[in-house]
Amino acid sequence: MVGGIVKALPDGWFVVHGASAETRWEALADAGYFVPNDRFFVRNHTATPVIDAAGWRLRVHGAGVREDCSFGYGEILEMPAVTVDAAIECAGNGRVLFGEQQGTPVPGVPWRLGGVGVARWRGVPLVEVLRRAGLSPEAVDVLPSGLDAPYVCEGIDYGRVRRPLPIAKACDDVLLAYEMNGEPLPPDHGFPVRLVVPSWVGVASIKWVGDIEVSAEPLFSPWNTRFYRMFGPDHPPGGGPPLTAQGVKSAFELPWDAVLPAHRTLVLRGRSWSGAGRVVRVEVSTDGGASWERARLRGPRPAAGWVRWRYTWRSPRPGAHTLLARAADETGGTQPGYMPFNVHGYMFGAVVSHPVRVVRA
Ligand SMILES: Nc1nc2c(c(=O)[nH]1)N[C@H]1C(S)=C(S)[C@@H](COP(=O)(O)O)O[C@H]1N2
Ligand SMILES: [Mo]
Repeated sequence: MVGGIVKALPDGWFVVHGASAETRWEALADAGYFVPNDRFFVRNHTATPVIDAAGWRLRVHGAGVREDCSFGYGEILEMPAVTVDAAIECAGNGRVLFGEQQGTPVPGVPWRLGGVGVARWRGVPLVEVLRRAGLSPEAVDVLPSGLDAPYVCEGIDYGRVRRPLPIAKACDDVLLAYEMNGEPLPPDHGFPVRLVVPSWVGVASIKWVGDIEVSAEPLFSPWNTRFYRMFGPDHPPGGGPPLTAQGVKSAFELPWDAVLPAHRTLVLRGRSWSGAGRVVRVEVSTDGGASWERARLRGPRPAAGWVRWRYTWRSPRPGAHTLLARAADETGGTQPGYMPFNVHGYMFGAVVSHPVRVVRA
């Protein structure tokens, strides 16, 4: 167990950042549409708890439900199930690029672009469980808490990882998931049950859920007050609203500083995604942004997942080069050249300059 993560973290698949592990994009080059469970990134505030499903119960309580009740693992498995293909992406994905690309480094897990993955999740719609607890029309917020240890940082104990979810989102497309890509949730990804909040920042998708409070008034936790909001000179004094939907991003399925042969016809592959809807167009530039050409989109394009693409490149003479990819989604969302700074380095959505070294073949 490295840094509190149960699964193996082979160097070819992951870059380990303390208690979290980032998927290497080149590890997706031979993967299918979904990120296999053993290659999926892990973001832990503390450490993966090992939970016995037989003794686990999910408690649902608060002024927004009729009764304080609880459900066992078997009861959850017997409820009507649905399947959702969705990305989970850390709000800090791309954080290191605030420093590397824009010259304004920020503290926090130094993700490049591998703090994201798409899986096929299966479970019960959260609304189904809330209804069984007697959901009231007065309900305002839903607060799921994780069973991992309280999060302590710089001497401050923030308590268990928990983040209020507005009732409208909770009743829309949120899943209480117990399966990931056809297998029971692996321990690192929330066994026995986690939330999957499609299209929203990853922190909304609370793992190892043990308790859900449904309130009749707005709820607060450090994860919607102190963290996961935008602070800084380009944002409102006192911070922006709690982060919800993710932006648009693109990545090449290549190592950072990939070594590629000169004067060859190469097929560059990548993936693009957006929290606002389907990606409809991806363009690639191999001349530093002077000209752009369409990449060919292929395969499935679920609203909350990503799309895979390819682009044929006649590689140039040996030397250092930069590859750029930018996507547009169905709502008109795109990737800018520059991302305004925020103190925590969230939501780096600018076009990424991916360095490659072209060498004599
Ligand atoms: N209980 C709990 N839930 C959690 C976290 C955590 O540390 N504890 N991390 C959150 C964050 S910040 C992210 S990005 C996602 C990551 O999900 P994954 O580790 O399955 O990739 O889980 C979220 N849910
Ligand atoms: Mo995250």
